[in-house]
Amino acid sequence: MKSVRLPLGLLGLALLTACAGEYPQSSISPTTDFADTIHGLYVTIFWWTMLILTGVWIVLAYILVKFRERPDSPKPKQIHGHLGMEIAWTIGPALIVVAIAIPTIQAVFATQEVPEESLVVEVIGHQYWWEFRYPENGGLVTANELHIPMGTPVSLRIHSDDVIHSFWVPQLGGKRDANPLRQVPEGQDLKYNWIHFTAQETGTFMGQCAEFCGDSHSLMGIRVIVETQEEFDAWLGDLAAGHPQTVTQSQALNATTEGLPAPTAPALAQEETGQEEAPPAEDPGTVEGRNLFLANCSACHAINGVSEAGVIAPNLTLLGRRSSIAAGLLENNVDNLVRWIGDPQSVKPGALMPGLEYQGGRPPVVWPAFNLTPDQVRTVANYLYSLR
Ligand code: HEC
Ligand SMILES: [Cu+2]
Repeated sequence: MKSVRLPLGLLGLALLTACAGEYPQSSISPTTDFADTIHGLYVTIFWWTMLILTGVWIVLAYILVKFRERPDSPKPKQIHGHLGMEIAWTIGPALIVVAIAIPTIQAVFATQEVPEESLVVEVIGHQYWWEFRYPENGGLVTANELHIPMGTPVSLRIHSDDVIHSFWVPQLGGKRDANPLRQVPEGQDLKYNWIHFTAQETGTFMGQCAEFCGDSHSLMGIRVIVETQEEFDAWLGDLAAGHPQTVTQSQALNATTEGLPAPTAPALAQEETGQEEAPPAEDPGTVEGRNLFLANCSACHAINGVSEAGVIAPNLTLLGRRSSIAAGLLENNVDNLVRWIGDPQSVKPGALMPGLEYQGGRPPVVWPAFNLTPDQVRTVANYLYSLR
């Protein structure tokens, strides 16, 4: 039995390495200048290490063969202490450490360099989700899926709303702790952590909270969507526009029966021939979903154009466009939204959102369990999924 264990083990190992596929959180496929710098350092050191390893192996092989024991070999010469060799094996490693330290320190400074002009995005860690704010773009806010333009320097200004998290998207570079902001003496700046980089490729890049922050730390993912400047600008515009209620003509006519001045015939005619197209009639499900949202969810969540009061939970504007919900945990679809809204804590232990069975939030802001029927949950889910 014993004799087959080693070959079998080696075969297993070979098969495992053959499974190498696409690793979305790999740090050895950089897509920004920052990640390139770190990767360059890694590759340089790797090849020097290989050179040293090869040298050691050659010397080892030579010694093994040359000084192997033969039946008639005499007792080898006995040596006690050798000053030359001791100096050599002290200076050798010291030189290697210096050789590694020089490019490392250069890389540290290179990646800390503040770009002259950059798009500042505020990254805020929460248990267990990420908030992204665009202070230079009217303070627009989104959650869990960060959009940035390709080719423009981006400066992430990172902090936390509760405990320490760490923002890490390996292909973009990083990682940086998201620390709770402390009060600082007057005249001093708040102590943010920063990452500056310029994305060189469009695509979706995955990341992960990299500092243990509680029950669902491992379920606190990050997606970064790098897009062209035009796509990014369009997305920002859509985010700003949000999802305002569109008043339909029948609703407008209903309103007149409630004591509002009735539009005169010419006014109506003008409306019909006006340049602006009448907004499409709103689906009754949308209206009901929005009302359920306003009654049950808007204390914590905001949707631009609907209600912007809720700031302690992810902003849900354009939610239907997102590829995932709950910080990358579930694929975004109506069934998963239903599952999440009914029982978030079964999906994500410790999630600070109420469900149908229990209260939620973070003390002192605690919200009662939802008083919703399963049909109503589906109506809200459909409504959220329609926000595109
Ligand atoms: C007490 C505050 C609170 C209330 C009320 C609340 N939520 Fe949440 N919600 C949260 C928090 C906190 C999260 C983030 C949870 C996490 O990912 O750890 C969240 C996450 C979500 C997400 C995922 C968002 C994302 O970015 O992926 C959806 C969808 C959602 N809530 C829908 C709802 C709906 C629908 C309601 C009303 C029926 C509601 N929430 C009521 C606090 C709340
Ligand atoms: Cu974490």
